[in-house]
Amino acid sequence: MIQVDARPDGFSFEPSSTALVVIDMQRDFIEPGGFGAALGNDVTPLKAIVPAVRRLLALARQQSLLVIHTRESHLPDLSDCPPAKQAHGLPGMRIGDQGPMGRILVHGEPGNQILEEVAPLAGEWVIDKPGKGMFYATGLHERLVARGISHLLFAGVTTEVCVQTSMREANDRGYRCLLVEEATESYFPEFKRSTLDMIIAQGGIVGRTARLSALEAALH
Ligand code: TIU
Repeated sequence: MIQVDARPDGFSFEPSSTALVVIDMQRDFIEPGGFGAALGNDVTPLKAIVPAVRRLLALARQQSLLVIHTRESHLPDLSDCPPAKQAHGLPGMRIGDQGPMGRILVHGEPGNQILEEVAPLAGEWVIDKPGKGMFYATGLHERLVARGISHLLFAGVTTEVCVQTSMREANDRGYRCLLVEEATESYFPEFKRSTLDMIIAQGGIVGRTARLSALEAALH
């Protein structure tokens, strides 16, 4: 059993029943001209977590954890994108519109690809999700149950939107969750801080958080 120094208290897991989930490290959110930028955000802070995500991926691969990558992604005909969601963003730069990296948030387009530096390896799972949360309309829960996964380590962007939504969905489905603090980022520093605080409030109401160094020390 691996024991990690975490907040608000310790997090223990067996590597064989644990997956690392890297949420939406795709160009659409991290590079200029994608959906994140279309929403009016400065995307540059998100790029800064790439080295931490790489360290986390290396650790998970070393320990033979199941590695899962998600992408927020819609079908080319947008049949999986509710009109209310499609209406978000600046006109002409909404989901499905032609952006500098192809159609925004559409499966298969250049902007929808995961950054090369944190790209999936053969055998790792890639989940295309039409929602903010990773369980909505993906069949992921059934696959994780079949694989015997009970614990999830989280990284990726953005902390308060897709990462937190996915953690809350996971918590409701009975998974024990840990968010790695340096491996997640928001367009709004205060939202990241608040999200970490609200996850661990009330005795860890949604899960736990830990420094990457604590995880590295535990797995050494
Ligand atoms: N806008 C924002 O912060 N995030 C998203 O729209 N998607 C994800 O978090 N991946």
